[in-house]
Amino acid sequence: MTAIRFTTAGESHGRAVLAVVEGVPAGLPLLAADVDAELARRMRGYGRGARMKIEADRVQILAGVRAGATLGSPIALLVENRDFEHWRDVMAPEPSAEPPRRQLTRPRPGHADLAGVLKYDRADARDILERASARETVARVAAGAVCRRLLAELGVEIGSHVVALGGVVAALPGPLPAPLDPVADRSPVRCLDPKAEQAMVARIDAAADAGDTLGGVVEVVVRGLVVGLGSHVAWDRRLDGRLAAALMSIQAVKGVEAGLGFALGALPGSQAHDEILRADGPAAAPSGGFARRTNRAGGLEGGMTTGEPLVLRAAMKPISTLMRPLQSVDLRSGRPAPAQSERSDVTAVPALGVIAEAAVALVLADAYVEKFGGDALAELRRNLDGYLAQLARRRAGWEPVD
Ligand code: EPS
Repeated sequence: MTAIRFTTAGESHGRAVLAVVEGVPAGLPLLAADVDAELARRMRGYGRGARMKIEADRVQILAGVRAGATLGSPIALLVENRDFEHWRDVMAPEPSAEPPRRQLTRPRPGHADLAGVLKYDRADARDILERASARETVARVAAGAVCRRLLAELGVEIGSHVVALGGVVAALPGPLPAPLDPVADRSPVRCLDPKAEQAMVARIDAAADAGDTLGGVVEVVVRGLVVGLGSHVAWDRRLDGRLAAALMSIQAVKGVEAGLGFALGALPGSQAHDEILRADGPAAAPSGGFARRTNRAGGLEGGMTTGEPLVLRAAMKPISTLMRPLQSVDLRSGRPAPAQSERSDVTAVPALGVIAEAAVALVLADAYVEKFGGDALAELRRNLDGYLAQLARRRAGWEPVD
């Protein structure tokens, strides 16, 4: 990321998680409630564990916002971990005479435990898992909420839904609802297919009974993007690569697709690409007066947006903390031992959609500020309007067609 940068800090059971977002233009209306709404969405979802009953995530805006608007300075966001009260001694930064409680020495297959202790030379895998935990996504969702607010000002709508969970695949309705989130959020698993939703809930119950966990696939859909975000000219400016990196970096994500993704590899070109149509009228202004018969490319060509909806999918592996653990090795004795069990979730796939929306919002806000610049929101908008006018001028000499 270049124009908008962000970093996060915080351990899962530490005092708080925090994010610093830099590069957001001044004059963007922003309230704590905007961030809290996204944090609340992230906490919901069937299949979460007891931890979500303890937490009630709320942001404190520590810097970068005054009188309900951004200042253009770094925005600092803090969310306290309520559970810290139960972990004070375990997570205290001060040294203690007692050996810490809740050490983890039998690494969980699938988690960062083993590679982390070896790489960072730690005896206790808690030193690794506390930061590897998906609790960190609170900070990413908070940072993403700021970017989402910016994108909303530019007419961009981001939504997501669960398309598969625990092997149950949703039948998709023809056109997706617009806006998407109000509908998806009504489902306990954020799925648009009521039949699949029932089956997913049943699979989660069965997995919980069996001490097992489940993964799945979410789809993020973004509407209202202008054509030409990102660039074909250099590998690290390609928007598809930047979006894939943002999604792939979410804990437990193992696969990312744009549009038809892997399925495109099996289609002939004649059935893979999206034919170009002329589209008159104001709705087609952001795409330069063009439309596509299909959107198999998922709104991305040559590392740039086409103006069609951006469609991305992310696949999440099952959570690696199992109540019926897999085989592991005790780090102290070197003996075979079952992996350690910790309180955890059965699935976090419904939350993944919300987190993926935030990850995508961060990349897209970066791409807007990169292309249109601006220290203030009004300046960014002026530059965007200038670009739209430039696109419109190209159509000035077009012949009428029926
Ligand atoms: C997580 C394990 C669980 C999840 C946690 C991520 O926490 P705990 O170990 O405290 O029960 O609930 O997710 C969150 C706390 C959150 O806010 O999403 C893990 O190991 O990644």
